[in-house]
Amino acid sequence: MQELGRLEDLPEDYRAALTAQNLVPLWPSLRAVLPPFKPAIKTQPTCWPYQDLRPLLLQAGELTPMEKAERRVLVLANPGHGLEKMQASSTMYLGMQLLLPGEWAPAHRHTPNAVRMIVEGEGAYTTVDGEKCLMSRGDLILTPTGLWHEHGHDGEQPVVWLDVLDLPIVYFMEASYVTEGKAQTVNSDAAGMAYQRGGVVPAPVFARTPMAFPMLRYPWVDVRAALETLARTQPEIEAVQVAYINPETGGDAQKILGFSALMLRPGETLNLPARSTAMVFHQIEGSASITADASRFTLAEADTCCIPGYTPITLANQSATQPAFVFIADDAPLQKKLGLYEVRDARNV
Ligand code: 1HN
Repeated sequence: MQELGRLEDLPEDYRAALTAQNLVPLWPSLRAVLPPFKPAIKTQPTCWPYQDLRPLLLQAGELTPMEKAERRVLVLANPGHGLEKMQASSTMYLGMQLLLPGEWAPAHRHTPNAVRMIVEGEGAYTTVDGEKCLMSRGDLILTPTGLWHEHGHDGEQPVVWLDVLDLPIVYFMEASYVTEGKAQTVNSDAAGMAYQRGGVVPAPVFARTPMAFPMLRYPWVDVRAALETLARTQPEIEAVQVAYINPETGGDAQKILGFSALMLRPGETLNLPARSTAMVFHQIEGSASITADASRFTLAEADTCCIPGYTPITLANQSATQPAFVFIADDAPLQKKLGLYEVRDARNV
């Protein structure tokens, strides 16, 4: 590639004249914004072991009352972006949230989309758009853009969940804001229950525009059963993986971030090609190693890691006898809409 002129090559007075008129020459920065073959990537492979962060999260429960936190969260920040940016990747925010028995996190709604992956504890719930969603380990609960949500806890033990938001990209777009609200009235008929069985949806869907977010809670018992069935009935399948979808459209559950659950069969190793999306892996059950370039993490239950895009990834179940279950988040829905999504074969990474 041709080497281009540097800023220092230009006379001082010329540079000053440009600056005075808010002008910048492109050529000294062109290679930085358009690097050859592969983007410049700030996201670093990073792992957040749960056993290490858990004591600090519980300590936050003693140090900071709910009234002073609103949401009591330790953010899983990627050092490659700078910790203060609170980004796991260019588009994804991750946080571990703690709710203690009897606590309440007040209702609000905001433009970024959130999902929660429940990590530990029983008895907490989140009310989303009037629907009371009970939280149980491994459940995925959506709080899509613009919907009221609040969290409560009637149980006995601390409850912890992983929040995944598209906050970094929505913030970057200067479109991130919140509205505070009053406690919601809970609908007695939980609308989402109508979607709890695969293969059938309420028939009125054919007589109206599909709902943007018809299903808010994806219980782990059902997702796990779907994976077990897939593994049993299609032993030749390359990846035992299911996507969280909008049951009315068959499309992604949310518009910006995509979510799936993967089962690694006992002893299985799975090679993923390099994709243009950064990926987040969270271990729901069992243990898996994740290798990407020179980084290798072994995820124990409830551990979370982030791997940058354009990197081939190898996942390996650490057990020869038990399956391992991994929750995956990426920004493929956004990249596909923008025409940026790429999968590269092994000869081309
Ligand atoms: C939020 O609304 C929640 O509702 C959690 O639990 C984390 C991080 C950034 C912005 C909004 C919640 C959040 C958040």
